[in-house]
Amino acid sequence: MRGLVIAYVVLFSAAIVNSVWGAGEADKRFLASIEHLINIAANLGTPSEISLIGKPTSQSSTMDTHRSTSDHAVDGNTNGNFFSLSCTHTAPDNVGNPWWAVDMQQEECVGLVVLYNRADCCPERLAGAIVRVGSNPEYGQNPACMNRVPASPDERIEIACDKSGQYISVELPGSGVLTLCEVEATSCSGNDKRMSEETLLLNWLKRELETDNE
Ligand SMILES: [Ca+2]
Repeated sequence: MRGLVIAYVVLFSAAIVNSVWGAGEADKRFLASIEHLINIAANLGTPSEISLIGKPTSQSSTMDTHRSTSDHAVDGNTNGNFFSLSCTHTAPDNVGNPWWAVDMQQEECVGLVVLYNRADCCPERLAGAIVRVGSNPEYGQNPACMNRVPASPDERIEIACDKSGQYISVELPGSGVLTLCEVEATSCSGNDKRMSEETLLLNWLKRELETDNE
C-alpha cells in the first residue's frame, strides 16, 4: 500500500515536471517509464517464495546415508512419512544440539520459514527447535526467528522470521533427533525489503528524469 502511495506521489511529481518542461518532453519513453514505475510499486512488499529446492544443505550428523540425508529437506517433496525417503534424520546417538542448514547462495530477507515435520511417528521430537537466519557460517551465531517450534508441533509449522542472511538453520537445543521432511521459505514483506526497493525505485526515477532533462 505504501508503495502505491509513493507511485501516485511520483506520478503527481512527474505531471508537475511535465508542465514545467512542456508537452514536448512527455514522449513515449517517459510515459513508458511511468508505467514501469507503477508496476514496480504495485509489487512492493509482496512476499514471494524463496526457492530452496536443490540448494546446498548440511546437518550435524546423518543416521542413514541412504535414507535420511540433509538434502531431503529441500527436494520439493513435503511427504511426512519417513519411509517415503524424503525426510532428514540425524544420528540417534547425537548429543548436543543437532542441527540442519541450507545455503541460499545469496542474501535474502526471510519473512517466513515453513517446517514439515515427520508425520508417521514422533512429531514431538521437533518441539522447541530454533530457526535462525543469518550470514554467519557458524549457524548457531545467527539471529533466531521470532518464535520457536511449539511444544506440540503439527505436521506443518510456520515460523515468523523477518531476518536477513544467506543461511537458514534449524537447531534442536539439547540432545535428540532432528528430522525435517521439507523446509520452505518466503521473502519479507517488512520494512527492510520495502525500503530497499523504494531506494532502488527512487534512484531509477532520478536517472530517468536526468536523462529526460539532457
Ligand atoms: Ca522432502
